[in-house]
Amino acid sequence: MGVNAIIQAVYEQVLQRNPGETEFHQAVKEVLDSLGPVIEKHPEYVDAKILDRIVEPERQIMFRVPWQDDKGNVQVNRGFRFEFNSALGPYKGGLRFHPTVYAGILKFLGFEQVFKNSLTTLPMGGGKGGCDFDPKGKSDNEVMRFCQSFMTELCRHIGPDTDVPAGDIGVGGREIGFMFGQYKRIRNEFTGILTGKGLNWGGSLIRPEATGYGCVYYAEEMLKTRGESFDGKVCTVSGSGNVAQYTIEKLNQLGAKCVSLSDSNGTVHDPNGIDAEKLAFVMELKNVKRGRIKEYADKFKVDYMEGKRPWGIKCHCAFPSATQNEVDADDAKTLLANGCYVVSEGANMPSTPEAAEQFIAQKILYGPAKAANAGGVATSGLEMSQNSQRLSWTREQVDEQLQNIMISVHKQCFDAAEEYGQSGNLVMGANIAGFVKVADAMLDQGLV
Ligand code: NDP
Ligand code: 2IT
Repeated sequence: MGVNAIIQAVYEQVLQRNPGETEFHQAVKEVLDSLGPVIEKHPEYVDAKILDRIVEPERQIMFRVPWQDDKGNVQVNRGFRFEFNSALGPYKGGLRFHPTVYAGILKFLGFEQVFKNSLTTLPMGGGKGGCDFDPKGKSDNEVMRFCQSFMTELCRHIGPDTDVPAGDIGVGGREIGFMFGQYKRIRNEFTGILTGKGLNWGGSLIRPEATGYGCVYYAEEMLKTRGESFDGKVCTVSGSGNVAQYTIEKLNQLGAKCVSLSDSNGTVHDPNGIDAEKLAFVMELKNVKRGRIKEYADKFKVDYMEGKRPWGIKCHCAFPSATQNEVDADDAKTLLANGCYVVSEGANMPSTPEAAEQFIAQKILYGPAKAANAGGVATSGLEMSQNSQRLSWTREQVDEQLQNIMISVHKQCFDAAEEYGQSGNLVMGANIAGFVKVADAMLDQGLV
C-alpha cells in the first residue's frame, strides 16, 4: 500500500470507530495530513502500526457524577477521562467543565495533548478529561459538591506517576482546590495529583500565567524570524478567561496594544487598549464576580458587539483564546484582508481547517495551538518537578524555564518544517516534531 492509502485507511478506521465525534475527526485529520513524508521515510512506523495505535486512546473512562444542588435536587452529570498515550510519561492534560463536553471534544483535546506534551521537551504523556457540568450560575457550594463527587470516582484512576489532570475551560483554581481536597481526604495522601494548585499548597508560581505568557513568547519567536518585535503592534484577543487575561498582561509588558476581549455572549472593542488597570477590572469581573464581559463595555464606555467574535477588528496580531473552531473561513479572510499577519493560538484548535489553510497559504506567522499554547502544560510539568523535589522555585526561575521551553518548541516546529521542505509551515512542523518523539518511544517500548 502507498503512503496515502495507509493514512486514508487509518482515518477511515477513526471515522468508523468514533461515529459523530467531529472534533476528534478534525484533529486526527490535521495530524495525519502532515505525516505523509514522515511515514515515507520510516517504514518501521508502518510495520509497527504506530498510526493505528496512536489514534486509539490507551484507556477511556466514563462515569456518573451525582450531586445535590442548593435546592436539594439531585443532579446527574457525565464525567470522563481519556488516557491517550503514556509513551513519554504519565498521562497529563486538563479537565474541562462545560455543557458541550462529550467524548468527541475530549478525544480531540487528548489527542492534541499527546503531541503538545511531546513538544514541551518534558516527560509527559497525554490525556484529557472533564464533564458536561456547567459551572455558570452555580454557587460555590454547588461547585464544591460537584467537584467532590467528580473526584470520588476520578481518584481511583489518577496518581502522581499515573495521570495528573489540571484545568481547562471551566476549571480554575477554585475547582482544582475542591478536587485536591477530596482526593487527599479519600486517599490520605498529599501528592502532586493535580497541577494548577494554590501557591501555598503545592502550586507553581507562573502556572496561572503560563499559557498566555507562553503563547506570547511563541509569537515573539515567530516575529523574530522576520526581525520584528511586539512594540506598537495592535492585537485582538478572544475569550476573557485564564488564557486571554495573561496573554493581554504579557502583550502589554512587551509594548503591544490589545483592543478586544470576548465571552460566549459577545465582544468588547476598546481602541485605546486594555491597560493594566482595565485588565485588573477584567480579572475581578471574571475570576471573582464571575460576570459577563459586557460589563467592561458599560464601565469603560466602549463598543459591545452582542453575539460577535473579535475577528472583524483590524489588527496586526490575533490571539484566539476562547474555544475550538472560533475562527472560521470568513473570519480568516477578514483578518487577512485587514492586514493581520500573526496568529498565535492560545485556545485548542480555534481555527477551522478552512481558516488554517488560508493562514498557511498566505504564509503569515501562524502558530498552531499544540505548539503556541504548550506553555501551560509545560509549566504544569515544572509544577510536577517541584512537587517531586518538595521544593518551590522562584517566579524568575520558572519564567526563565518557560521562556526557554517556548523557544525550543518554536525551534522544533521551525526545523521540522525546514527538514521536510515546508519552510515556515509550523502546523506541519509541530505535527511532525511532536509525532516523531512519541512514535520512537512507542517503538522502543514494544507492542503495548
Ligand atoms: P476559561 O474557562 O478560563 O475561559 C474560557 C473563555 O472562553 C471564557 O471567556 C468563555 O466565555 C470563552 N468560551 C468558552 N467556551 C466558549 C464558546 N463555546 N463560545 C465562545 N466563547 C467561549 O478557560 P481557559 O482560558 O483556561 O481556556 C481557553 C482556551 O485555552 C480553551 O480552548 C482551552 O482548551 C485552552 N487552553 C487552556 C490552557 C490552560 O492552561 N488553562 C492551556 C492550553 C490551552 P464564557 O465565560 O461566556 O463561557
Ligand atoms: O490544553 C492544555 O494544555 C491544558 N488545558 C493544560 C493542561 C495541563 O496539564 O496543564
